[in-house]
Amino acid sequence: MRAGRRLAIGVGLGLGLGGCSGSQSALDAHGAQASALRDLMGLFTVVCGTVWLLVLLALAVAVWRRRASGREPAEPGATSERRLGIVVGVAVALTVLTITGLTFASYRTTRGLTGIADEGVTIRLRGYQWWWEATYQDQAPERVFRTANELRIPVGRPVRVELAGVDVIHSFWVPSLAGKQDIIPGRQNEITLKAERPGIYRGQCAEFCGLQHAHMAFLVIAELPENYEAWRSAQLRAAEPPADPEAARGRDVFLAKSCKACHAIRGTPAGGVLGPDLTHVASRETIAAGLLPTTRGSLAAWVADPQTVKPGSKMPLVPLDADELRAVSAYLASLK
Ligand code: HEC
Ligand SMILES: [Cu+2]
Repeated sequence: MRAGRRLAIGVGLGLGLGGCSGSQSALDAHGAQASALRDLMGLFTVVCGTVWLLVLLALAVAVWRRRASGREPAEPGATSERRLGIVVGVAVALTVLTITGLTFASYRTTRGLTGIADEGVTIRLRGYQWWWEATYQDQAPERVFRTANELRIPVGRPVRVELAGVDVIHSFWVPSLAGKQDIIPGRQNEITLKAERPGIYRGQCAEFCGLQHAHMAFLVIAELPENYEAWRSAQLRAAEPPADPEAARGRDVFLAKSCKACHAIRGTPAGGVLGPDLTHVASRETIAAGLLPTTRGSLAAWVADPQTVKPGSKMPLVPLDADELRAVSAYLASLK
């Protein structure tokens, strides 16, 4: 089963099926919150299932007894009326007790979902039509950086995700790690993630937000703390100046065209904030919010015609000739 899933993830990422793969099921829990929700769902299923079986059993017994006796029911006398009253009273009391118990369990679980505060990792996540911007917070301003469509988190530590909206309502959902939380413009919501095991967990916008809602996915990659720290230090570095001449030409094209109005590449004059930060775009598993695996080819396809790859997306087609396109994609693919 495990090996099967790993194979599926490998094949998924390899073939780029939908560009983006990984565990995405509320029943396949890998985090404390997701486990609590799965257990709650289990409790509801068992309790409600038992009630349903008992009701059907009572019905079957009543039908069977009536048939076995073969006569019309007599007018209820005073004793049977009293007995009926007791039975109904007990049934009502049991129903109230059961529903109160379930309500309480649900309340406790939901409270536990946001209850964890920690000085550890805080990520400010903005939902845009149709991608995600993640800003890793830090007390020291020079240790704050932006990335997109991919969250790396350390295993075993609670991660606070502050959700902010800019355009329409989106919803943050990583079924294997936590519950769902809406992202509402003008309101700050938050959710806590905690992964128990390293792995790749797929998330998805869970509130219909327009044409490309289905292509607003992201990955949460949970890593051992030392790998996470190494990743974070690498992300903090500015982009390396390109080593090969083609990539260097690509950088010049990037800076000469309108790309820099929307995209930032730290270490270059490009400082736009309307689109994803591209400083380390090639270090991410996917581009365009989970739509394509990150390869030089997919970068070229995207830049050549974003409106065909993701119709309606907020990146316009910037006309480039074949040489410029080749150079830009070489440059983007070098931004590890
Ligand atoms: C008007 C603003 C704008 C301009 C100009 C623009 N982009 Fe974009 N770009 C975006 C937005 C918005 C996205 C996110 C689209 C999405 O995923 O829905 C994006 C996504 C991308 C991505 C994928 C990043 C990721 O992590 O998913 C790449 C690569 C990219 N743009 C490169 C370029 C290049 C190269 C140029 C210039 C030829 C350019 N862009 C011009 C706004 C822009
Ligand atoms: Cu959305």
